[in-house]
Amino acid sequence: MQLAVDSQDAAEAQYHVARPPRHDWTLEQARSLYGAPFNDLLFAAHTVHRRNFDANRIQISRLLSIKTGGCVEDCGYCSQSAHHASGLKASKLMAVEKVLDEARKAKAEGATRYCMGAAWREPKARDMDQIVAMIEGVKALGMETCMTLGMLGDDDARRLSKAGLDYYNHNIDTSERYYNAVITTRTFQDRLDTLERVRAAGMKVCCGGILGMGEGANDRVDMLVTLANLAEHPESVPINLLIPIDGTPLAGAARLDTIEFVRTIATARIMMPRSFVRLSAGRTEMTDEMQALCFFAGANSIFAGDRLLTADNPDSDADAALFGRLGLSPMALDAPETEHDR
Ligand code: SAM
Ligand code: DTB
Ligand code: SF4
Repeated sequence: MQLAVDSQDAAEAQYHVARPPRHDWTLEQARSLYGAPFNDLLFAAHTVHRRNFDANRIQISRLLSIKTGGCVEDCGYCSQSAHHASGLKASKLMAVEKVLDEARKAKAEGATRYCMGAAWREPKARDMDQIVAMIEGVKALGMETCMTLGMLGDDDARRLSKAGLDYYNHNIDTSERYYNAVITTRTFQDRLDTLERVRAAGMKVCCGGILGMGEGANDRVDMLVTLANLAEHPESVPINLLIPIDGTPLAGAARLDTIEFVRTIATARIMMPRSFVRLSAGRTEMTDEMQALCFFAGANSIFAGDRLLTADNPDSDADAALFGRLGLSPMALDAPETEHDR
C-alpha cells in the first residue's frame, strides 16, 4: 500500500498518530502502521520520538541477577527455568551488601536505574525483608530502582512501593495468542493481573517482550496493542531480541529479520510516544548499524554492562565506541524527559 506522506500532517493522519497518547488502538490500525513502507514508518516514528525526547540521549539501566536459576516456571526462552537443561548453576538470594556494592559500581559507570531480577514465580514472605533492604539501599545511592521478581499479590506490591521501588518489570513477552506456545505454567492474564497490582500500588511499570521466538508479525503487533491499550502506558517498554540458550526449547529458533525488529521498535515508539523504549537483550548479536536504526526508530534506553542476568551484553568499551560513532550521550537522571509525568 502506498501512503501519502508529503507532509507531516498527512503522514500522521495516515498512521493514526495522535499527539496525546492513545489507548484505543485497533489491531487493524497497528498492523497497517507496522506494515507501512519502511521509510514512512521510520519517518513517523522519528518525528514522534523527537517531539517527546532529546533524540541524542539514551537512558542507561543496569541489571543484576539477585537470585539466579532454579525457577519453577517453564518459560521456553529462559536459562533459569528448572524445566530446562541449560547447565546454569542455581544460587540463593544475594546478600544486601553485595547488591549495594554492585549498584555503586554501576552508578560510577553512568547508570541511573538499577534493575534487580530474581528467578522466582513470585517472592516468598521470608525474602521480603531482604528485598526491602536492597530497595532502600539502592535508593539511598540516588539511583532509580527497578525489580523483577515474578507475580505479585496486593500486599507485596504495596510493600515494595512503600520501600521506594520506582519501577516493576513484568513482561507480557508476546501476544496472548502465542503465549501458550512459550510458557505453560502461567497465563497471559496472570501477567496482566500483576501489572494492575503494580499500578494500584503506585509504582511505574516496565513491560515489554521478546522478539524472535518464532512468533509472527501479527503477534509482535498484537503485543504492542495490549501494551498501548493499558489504562496507562508502561513508562518503560523493553524490547528484547531472543538470546538463544542451549538446552532451552527455543535454542534453535530462527533469527528474526533485522527489518522486522526495527519495525517493532518504530511501531512501539509511535503507539507509546512518551515511554522509554529499551533496546534490551540481544545487543551482542546486533551490529552498530542495526542499533543505530533502532535508535533512529525511537529506542532510547539500553542495559549497559557486560552481563544481563545470565547472558552477555556489550562491554562498556563497545558501548562507548557505539555512542561515539553515533554522537549519543547518556541521559541524566534529572533530564526533563525523566521528570515528565508520563
Ligand atoms: N522471573 C521474573 C519474570 O519472569 O518476570 C524476572 C526475570 S525474567 C528473566 C525477565 C525477562 O527477561 C523475561 O520476562 C524475558 O522477557 C527476558 N528474558 C529472559 N530470558 C531471555 C532470553 N534468553 N532472551 C531474551 N530475553 C529474555
Ligand atoms: C527485560 O525485558 N530484559 C531483561 C530485564 N527485563 C529483566 C532481562 C534480559 C535477560 C536476558 C537473558 C539473561 O541474561 O539470562
Ligand atoms: Fe523464571 Fe522469569 Fe526465567 Fe520465566 S523468565 S523461567 S519466570 S526467571
